[in-house]
Amino acid sequence: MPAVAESFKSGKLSRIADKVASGARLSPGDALELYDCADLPQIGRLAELARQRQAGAGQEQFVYYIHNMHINPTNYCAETCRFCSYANPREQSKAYHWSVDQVIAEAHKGARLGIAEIHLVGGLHPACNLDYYLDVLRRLKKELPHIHIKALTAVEIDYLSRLSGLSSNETLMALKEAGLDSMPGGGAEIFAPAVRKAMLVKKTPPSTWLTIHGIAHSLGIRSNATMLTGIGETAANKVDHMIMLREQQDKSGGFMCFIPLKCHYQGTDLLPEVTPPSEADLLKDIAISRILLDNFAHIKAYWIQLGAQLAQKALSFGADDMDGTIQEEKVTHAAGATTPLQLAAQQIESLIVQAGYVPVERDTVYNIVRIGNSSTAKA
Ligand code: V47
Ligand code: SF4
Repeated sequence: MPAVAESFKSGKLSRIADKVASGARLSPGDALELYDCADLPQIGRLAELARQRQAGAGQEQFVYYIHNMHINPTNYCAETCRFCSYANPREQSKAYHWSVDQVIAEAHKGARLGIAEIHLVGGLHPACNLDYYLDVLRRLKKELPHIHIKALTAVEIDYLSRLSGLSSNETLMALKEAGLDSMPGGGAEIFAPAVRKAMLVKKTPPSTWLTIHGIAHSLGIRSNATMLTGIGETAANKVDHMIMLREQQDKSGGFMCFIPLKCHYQGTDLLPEVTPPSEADLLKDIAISRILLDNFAHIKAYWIQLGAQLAQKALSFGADDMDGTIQEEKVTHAAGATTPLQLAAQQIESLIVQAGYVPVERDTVYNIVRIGNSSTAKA
């Protein structure tokens, strides 16, 4: 048994530590036990043990990031999720939807900065239909063939297929042919029906969200998965959400990364109805997802929502990815995020090095682009 597991022997978590050390799968009950446990440092150490098991020899200390940009073609949305301040702003002057040319012009701005990935997502706008996105993807691939396009959540795929009358499979095949490389993990929110009802989440039900990711995986389109917290969910809801993702991953295997998201409330009517998660809650989400999602290779500390300092702390709670440089983020900033709109690669590398890890610049599917130079990042 590795020394770190040995150190849990007499502790409350010894049974779960044995499971993690031996690579045995945690049950939902085990995960709930972790949520109930007040010993945060011990949970962090367990998550680190799980991360090291998963990382592979010589890569235990690797923390990944990417040069990327977000593009959001429209903030109009046919849905009205209560937690979303980005879509359908009260001030009409702030509503927008971009032409294909505008999207391409934004992408060229990112290309000049050397980005490797475009993260393209938006609201559900009838003008931004399947033909619009096929056009966007074809133009991006033609003009910027070296940039990976991670685009369209399962909710958007569902919307596009309903607008076009095509099945999800046909929609995804058409998008792939036009240039879609992978899919982001948004739109999952929390799968618990009662919370979805309270948050007025009427869109794409969990079973459809999971099925669309399964179809994407079968077509060779890899994807991510998210979980939104701070919207009135319980620990049991979070465990159920992660178990559903783990089961889907057992079936289709194409998820790359899990991203716990933290709700920001400006412009919403959610406070005081819901309790914002504490730092300990957020670190537990990272750590428990790392241990429970034994078939997800990567857990992302999304610095835009956590803030740079907490994202850095999350690295010693099982996270091994800091997302990317981003350039301009709209969804969380519309809801009051105070993080900068972009973090330079140098700053991300410094945060990683200062936490005792090795910064690794990656592409979207986690191929290593460059192993960071620790001494320059420290400077
Ligand atoms: O699905 C909406 C969430 C998500 C708020 O796949 C909010 O690599 C916080 O999915 N406060 C979009 N969150 C973001 C997302 C994502 C981000 C970074 C990387 C990846 C990836 C995916 O943002 C939505 C929703 O769950 N959201 N409103 C809010 N007020
Ligand atoms: Fe629309 Fe997504 Fe915002 Fe819901 S979270 S209102 S689906 S943009």
